[in-house]
Amino acid sequence: MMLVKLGGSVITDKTKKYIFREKTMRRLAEEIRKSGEKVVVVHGAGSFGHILAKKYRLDKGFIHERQVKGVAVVQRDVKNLNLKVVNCLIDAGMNPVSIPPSSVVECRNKKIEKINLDVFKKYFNLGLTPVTFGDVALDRKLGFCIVSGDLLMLELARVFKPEKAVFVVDVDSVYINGKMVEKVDRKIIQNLERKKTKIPDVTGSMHEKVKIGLEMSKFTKIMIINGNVKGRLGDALKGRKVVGTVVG
Ligand code: IP8
Repeated sequence: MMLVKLGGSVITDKTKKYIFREKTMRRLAEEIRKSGEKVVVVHGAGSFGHILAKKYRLDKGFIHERQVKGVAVVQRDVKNLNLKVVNCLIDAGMNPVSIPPSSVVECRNKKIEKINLDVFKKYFNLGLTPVTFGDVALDRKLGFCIVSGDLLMLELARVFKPEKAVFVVDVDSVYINGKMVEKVDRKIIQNLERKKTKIPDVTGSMHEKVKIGLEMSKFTKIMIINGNVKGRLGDALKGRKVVGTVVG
């Protein structure tokens, strides 16, 4: 089996609230289905999650009762995005099942402490495609926290030991000093810029993704590829050589 993380920057316009990139998502769904691979799909929150999570400072945990509204709204919004993703997967001929982290994950200090992976395994074994996503979850220390799709990828990799995990992003590769890098490892990561951008993102940058990718590389092969290029995800899943960055 393989793990696929569809980045929020690919399936939504991260600068504008609630803009779903339906055409792109439909194409990616077709590419996954046509690959014939069994997958678990994780998707980011994009503009359905990050803009309001930042406004309500949900990444800080519970610090003010005003945030409670934010938790409700952001959880609803990421579920709305998830429904759109699930619809595209069904239309492409797949059998997805949505597993919201708000119901199966508990964190401690922003780290996943408990996750009911049995639910994923059982649906997967029935032949369904589990689909989970970046969400707001309970936190034993902070009350609640943001759980990113990348962190979920790590937990899923630990248990499923997939043949491969593919991170679908909106750039061709990881860049260091403006240069594409085909492979990143522990030594190289120090040179990765922690770029500050104006785009709201409460879970971190490419730097964070690579860090999680390195941790995941104990369990599987990791690739970061550009989902805006037609056929690249499909080719990566089929094991063809594609432009991108290998992590590990
Ligand atoms: O887009 C973030 O998940 P990510 C989740 O996978 C929220 O980093 C609610 C902002």
